[in-house]
Amino acid sequence: MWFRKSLSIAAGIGLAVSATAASAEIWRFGLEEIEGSVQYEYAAEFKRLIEEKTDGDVTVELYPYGSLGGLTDIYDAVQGGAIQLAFGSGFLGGTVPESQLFSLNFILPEDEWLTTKQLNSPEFLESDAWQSAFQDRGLHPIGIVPEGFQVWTANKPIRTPEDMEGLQIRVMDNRLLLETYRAYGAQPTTIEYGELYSALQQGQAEGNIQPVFAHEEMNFYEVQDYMIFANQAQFVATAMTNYDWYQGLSEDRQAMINETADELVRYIHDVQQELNDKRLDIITENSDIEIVRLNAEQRDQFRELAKPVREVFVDEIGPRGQELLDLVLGLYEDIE
Ligand code: 6CS
Repeated sequence: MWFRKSLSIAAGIGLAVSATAASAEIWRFGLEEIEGSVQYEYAAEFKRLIEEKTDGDVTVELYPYGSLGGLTDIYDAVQGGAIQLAFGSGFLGGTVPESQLFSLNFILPEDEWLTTKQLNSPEFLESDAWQSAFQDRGLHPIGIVPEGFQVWTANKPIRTPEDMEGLQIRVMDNRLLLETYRAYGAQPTTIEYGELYSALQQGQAEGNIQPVFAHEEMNFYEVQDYMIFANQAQFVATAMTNYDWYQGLSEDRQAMINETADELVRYIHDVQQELNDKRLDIITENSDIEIVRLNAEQRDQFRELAKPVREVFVDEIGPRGQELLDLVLGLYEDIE
């Protein structure tokens, strides 16, 4: 529960606002990940660009994971306006249920740049369905950031759904992930990010799902024996702002944010590829972890089990869910 200590910092943000308001405009950016992560690299470049474009009139402050409390504290802070910007991914499902779209498996292509480009196209990002899903919760999405493939780890190899049977695998807290891993035969369990290392170490969870860079930077790989690449899903986060704050900005400022988010699409794709590649090398150099890569036939078995979960998404969300699912499937030719 180390992150709980930081709640007082979050509470203190309100005081900091009044103390600094007279001098410079401060934009606070809450991250679901620690320093050195994909989200951190995105926010650091966003900060650099915004401060350069405003000639220092705006200062962007970064709040890495832990400094604002747990994951849902970050979403509460951006919804309530204590911070202006934040990332939201798997745990955001409780706040923006439509965002669970990206928890569905086998709905995105294996080409990561194509994924990134299409999800940030006006057709998806600026669609009424995606924008209003966030707006209804006081939020405004500015960019979508695929952070790499979601890679399984466990203390045994997993190649087929039989291998997954009964596995207590940790998932981020949303219904779609729970349903997906139940469909695979596992017994998924939800644990806060900051508590996951000790949960894996103590056996409260037997398996984990993260992009490679996170397995490394959170040291999860140290307490797992196998790393399994099934390419079933990419980790996708949304960069978002407080809705009222964004609407209250001048047109110039809004345009500057949009332009900056556009510039970051290619940038963060390249960064995430490099981070994931490098960190895989670090993991294999520093441990005896065994790498397993599923073949097409093995992947197909999981794909078949995952498909009915799309209906769960549509049932939960309603017509907007169907619209978003059709929209995302329509972006890519080879996905059925
Ligand atoms: O698994 C999690 O909870 C976290 N993992 C990553 C890579 N980013 C944020 C997310 O909450």
